[in-house]
Amino acid sequence: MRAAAGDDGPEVDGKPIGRRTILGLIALAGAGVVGGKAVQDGLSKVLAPIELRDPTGLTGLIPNGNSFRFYSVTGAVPTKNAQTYRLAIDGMVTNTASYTLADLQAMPQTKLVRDFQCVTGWYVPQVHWSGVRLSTLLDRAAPTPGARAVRFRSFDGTYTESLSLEQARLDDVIVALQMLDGPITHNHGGPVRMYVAPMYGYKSTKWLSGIELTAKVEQGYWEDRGYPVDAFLDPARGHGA
Ligand SMILES: Nc1nc2c(c(=O)[nH]1)N[C@H]1C(S)=C(S)[C@@H](COP(=O)(O)O)O[C@H]1N2
Ligand SMILES: [Mo]
Repeated sequence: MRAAAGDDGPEVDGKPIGRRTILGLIALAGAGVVGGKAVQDGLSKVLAPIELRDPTGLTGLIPNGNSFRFYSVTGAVPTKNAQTYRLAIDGMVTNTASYTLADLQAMPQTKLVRDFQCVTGWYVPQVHWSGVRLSTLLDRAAPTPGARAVRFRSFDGTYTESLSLEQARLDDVIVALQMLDGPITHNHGGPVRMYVAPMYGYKSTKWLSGIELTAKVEQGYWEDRGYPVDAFLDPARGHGA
């Protein structure tokens, strides 16, 4: 599933999908009627919008190959574009900042190609990403001596995540501007989201609006609901991090 830039509602090829069509497709899939690859591709296209209201990934039970689910813990998320988007850097820093999309695009871009892994089991192989290393923004912000962690805010108004400062400085942790070889679509958390490559997907905050330096790691949205704070994909890296 590759949504068009600026996608923000339940549409397929520009046409709104009726609720009955969606329910019908779910019923078909649930009954095991859906089988062929072409049908599955069509199905994942149609299902993507409703997965916005599927924080637990249950629609992932419907077969759609190795493709992304769209996750959001809230209903409607406001749309931001190059004119309206801002990324705040604040908290325990010497230099607070408010970056526009153009500011971020003008900085050195780091490319990564990795498997994307959600803790609920689905993954997408070899996804292409690019963006600004978080360490670059942290260097500019100059954290004060007591700062030990970063906390991410989302303009969905609800989601939060955190990393230790040491984790945040890893060279495969980026403020992502591109994903799947194009601008990050609204449903994927665009125009700017986190991509924390060494960790499970829930660490990669979508619709990123702020990065706050804090004295200690604070639990995020899913961690308050039982997910482990240590989310390294490689368990050997988790200890003591
Ligand atoms: N703001 C926000 N960020 C989020 C989430 C979310 O619900 N809201 N879900 C997380 C989870 S659990 C995963 S696996 C990925 C999913 O990214 P995707 O929606 O682009 O597939 O986003 C992460 N970041
Ligand atoms: Mo996830």
